Amino acid sequence: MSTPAEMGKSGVLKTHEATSTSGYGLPVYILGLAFLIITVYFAYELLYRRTKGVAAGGPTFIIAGPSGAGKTALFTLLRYGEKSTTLPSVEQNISTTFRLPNLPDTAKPFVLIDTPGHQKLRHGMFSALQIAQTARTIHGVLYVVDASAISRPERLREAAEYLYDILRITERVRGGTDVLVAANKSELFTAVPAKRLRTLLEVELDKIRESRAKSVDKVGAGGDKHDGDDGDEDDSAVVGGNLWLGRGGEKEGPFKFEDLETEVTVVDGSVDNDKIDGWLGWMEERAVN
Ligand SMILES: Nc1nc2c(ncn2[C@@H]2O[C@H](COP(=O)(O)OP(=O)(O)O)[C@@H](O)[C@H]2O)c(=O)[nH]1
Ligand SMILES: [Mg+2]
Repeated sequence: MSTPAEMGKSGVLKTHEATSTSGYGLPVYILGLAFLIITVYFAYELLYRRTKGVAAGGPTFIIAGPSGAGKTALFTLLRYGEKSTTLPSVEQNISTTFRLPNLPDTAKPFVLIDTPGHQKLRHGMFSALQIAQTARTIHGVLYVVDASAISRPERLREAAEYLYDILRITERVRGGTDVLVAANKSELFTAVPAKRLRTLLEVELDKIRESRAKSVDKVGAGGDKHDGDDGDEDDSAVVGGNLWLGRGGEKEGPFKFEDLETEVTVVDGSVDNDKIDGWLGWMEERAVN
């Protein structure tokens, strides 16, 4: 119905465009190009260089964990000494001048990065971690977990899945990157203690390892078994392919944190109750290394 009208309209527009291009063609073109270049540059700066530069620029701690665990609350408490969480959780919150309270003022400031926990936004955390590992600026990952909700199977699963992905990265470097599982919200009566949380995570990580190995088996049509039997303890070379975490081979028993290069420590605390001394102590130990 409206086709002739539209056609007419576009016809007019075309003539107009044609006139304008012939009128001030080159300046408009240059202006447009300059605008495009500036936009692309800032997008690059914002999305890539910022994280890369920051994570590679100085000694770094990265805060990660599922949504709602208290990462931003912890970041705010560490950085500003406040408990209110007015900071956004959809992007990274970065401080390049973070100082640990018990270290002398002369000590170098740290880079502290709070990352979003939503599954679709985790890639930023993975790349920040990889960049900091490559630049050897990483001093540790604070993996914040809501210990009061972990007795719910789906929450435990989520916490273990994300941790599995992180450990797959920390295992790529010799000696691993230290991970602190910060069992937050421990003041709530439903909270599981650190020791129990450690066991729960180990059991869940074992299940994830099994199921991922199976799905790889199904996909990789050629091989009938996952390549974990020939002592492939840390084959970083096949990072994309081998999803096995920990000791190789199914016969070597269930998943254990001790089998990793990465040192995983579970410590409970509470951002709400200012009970973060255990976590600070862990950071201080890693700050000097
Ligand atoms: N009970 C309790 N709630 C907390 C604690 N730490 C954080 N929260 C709350 O948990 C919710 C999620 O916190 P937030 O920092 O946004 O989580 P994030 O998604 O991991 O960044 C907020 O309502 C916080 O006030 C804590 O130690 N105890
Ligand atoms: Mg957050």
